[in-house]
Amino acid sequence: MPSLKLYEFPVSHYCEKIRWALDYKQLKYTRVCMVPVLHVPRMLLLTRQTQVPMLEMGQLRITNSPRILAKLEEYFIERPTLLPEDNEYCRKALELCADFDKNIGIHLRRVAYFHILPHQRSVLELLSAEQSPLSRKVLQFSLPTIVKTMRKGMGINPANYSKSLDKFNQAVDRLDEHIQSNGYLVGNEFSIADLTAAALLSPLVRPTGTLYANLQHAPKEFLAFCDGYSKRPFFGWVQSMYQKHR
Ligand SMILES: N[C@@H](CCC(=O)N[C@@H](CS)C(=O)NCC(=O)O)C(=O)O
Repeated sequence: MPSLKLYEFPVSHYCEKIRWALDYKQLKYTRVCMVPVLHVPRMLLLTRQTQVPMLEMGQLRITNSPRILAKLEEYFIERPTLLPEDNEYCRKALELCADFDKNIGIHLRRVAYFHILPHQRSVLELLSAEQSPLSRKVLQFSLPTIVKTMRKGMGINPANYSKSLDKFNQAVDRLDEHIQSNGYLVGNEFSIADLTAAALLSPLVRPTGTLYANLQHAPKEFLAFCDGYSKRPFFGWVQSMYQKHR
């Protein structure tokens, strides 16, 4: 079996997808937990681009979470699969994943950071997860630059906030409609569609055991935003996916 090394941000919901998939397949891997912005030189050197998650699999370096998931399915064929066996279900599951990646992943991130970035203590707490004392110090020192770069890179401003909130709300409306009475989005089993939606929504639902559930300094605006969705079908559904399959 090739060695597996995941380059990631603990705070990232796209990285959570891959951690979950690797754990679901019971694969052993090491984590390289980096700090956003400070990660750039290392990732450029390794992959000539800056996004995480990046999975190093033996000699291969794979970026983009859907590609990583596809590679894991293709390579570890004997492990529990996340792809429905039925072709039509499989097509539908992948179509849902693409919708979630685009309309939940990006827009929830922008909306959440809009609430979190003004609060230094919260940003420090979130970004310093899994960091050594030395890199925490570097993080603390560079925080203003990191926050400024994150704002710019993710287009975090009031106008984009409203647009992203609309898109996010439309996406979770669609998600609510896809939850079947058997508890899954496609077919009768847990699939890549369930994992993708639940992982991408984990910062909002904050399931027990996740980084977001244990925050000591979560800003009250962020918590109010999250609590606003607590009665929605998807909210309890994400909790149940974590309880049953994470
Ligand atoms: N489509 C990509 C999105 C990944 C992504 O947006 N990663 C963010 C963290 S959540 C990132 O690496 N940002 C830092 C950068 O772009 O330099 C995927 O699914 O892997």
